[in-house]
Amino acid sequence: MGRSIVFVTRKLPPAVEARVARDYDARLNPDDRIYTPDELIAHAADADAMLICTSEKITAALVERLPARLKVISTFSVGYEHMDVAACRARGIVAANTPGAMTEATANIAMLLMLGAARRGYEAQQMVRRGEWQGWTSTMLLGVDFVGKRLGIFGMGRIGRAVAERARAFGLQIHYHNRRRLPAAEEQGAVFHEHLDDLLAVSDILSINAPSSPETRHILNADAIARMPDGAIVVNTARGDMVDDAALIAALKAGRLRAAGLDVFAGEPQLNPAYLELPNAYLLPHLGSATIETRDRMGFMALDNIDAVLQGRPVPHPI
Ligand code: 8YV
Repeated sequence: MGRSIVFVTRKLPPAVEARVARDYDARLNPDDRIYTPDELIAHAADADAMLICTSEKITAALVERLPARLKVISTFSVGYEHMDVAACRARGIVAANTPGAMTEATANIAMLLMLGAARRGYEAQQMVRRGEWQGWTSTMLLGVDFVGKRLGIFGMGRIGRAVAERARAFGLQIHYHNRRRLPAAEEQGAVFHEHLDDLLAVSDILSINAPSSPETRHILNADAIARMPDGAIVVNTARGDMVDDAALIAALKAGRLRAAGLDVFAGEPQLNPAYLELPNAYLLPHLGSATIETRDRMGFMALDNIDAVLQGRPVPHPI
C-alpha cells in the first residue's frame, strides 16, 4: 500500500511542511496561491486528507465533489465558519481544527489593539515617521488610562479568558457576556451580563472574542454602539463580519466612539476604505496568531488531527 496523500492548500511554515513531507505523500502549494473551488477539487482528487486555512471555503457544493477516499479536512485555525461541518459529516469526512494553539498570541494582539487605540498608536507613529514631531508638549496626543475602566468581553472562550487575565493586570474591571456563566472568572471579579445590551452599556472598552456565526453577524451595529458609553473603544480580534462597518465608521468619525483597534475585517484583505481615513482606527492585517511558535503549533496540531484519522485513532480536536 502506498503512502497516504495529504493536500496542503496553502504554504505553511517550513517545519510543518517538512513534517508533512516526512510522513506523507505531500501535495504542497509553494506559490501560496489561493485556489479556486475547481482547483481545490483537482488537487484533492486522490487525497486522503486536506490541511486547509480559513481562505478555503469548504461549502456543501465543494464537499459533494470531493473524492470518496478523502477522510479528513483539518483546518489551520480555531475558527471554522469557512467549513460546512454538517456537509463533511454527512459524507463521513472528519472536520478538525486547532483550538488553543493561538490563544496567547491572539490575546496579546487584543492588548496591542487596546493600547494602540487608547494611546493613539497610529497617530503617534505617523507623526514620528513624517517628521512632524515638534517636541514634547503637555497636551500632545493624549490618550486615556485603563485603571478603573470597564472592559466588556463578548465571548469568554479561551481567548476571551486570556484577554481578561491580561486586562486585569492593566487595572481594567472585567465584564463579560457569554452563553454560559464562568464561575472561575467570576471568582476573579469578572461580572456576568446575561444580555449583550447590558454588557454594552458598561463597556468603556469592548473586546470581541466570540466565534463568527449567523447569530453574531453585525452584532456590533448602530443600535449596539448607541448603547455604549460616550468615548468607548472597540477592539476586534475575532471576525470582521461581527461588526457593521458603516455603523462603526460613522461612530468613530463623529467621535461618539473614541477609537477602534481592528485585526479582522469583513471581506479581508479588502476593507472598507473609510477606515484608512480615520486617525482613531488602529488597524492590523489579521495578525492574531502570527508568531513563529504559534504558527508551528497550529500546523502540528492540524497534522496531529490528520495522523489520528488516517491511523484510526481518536481525533484530538474534532469540530
Ligand atoms: C489564522 C484565525 O491565522 O485561527 C483562526 O481562526 O483566524 C487565524 O489564527 C487564519 O485564519 C489561518 O487559517
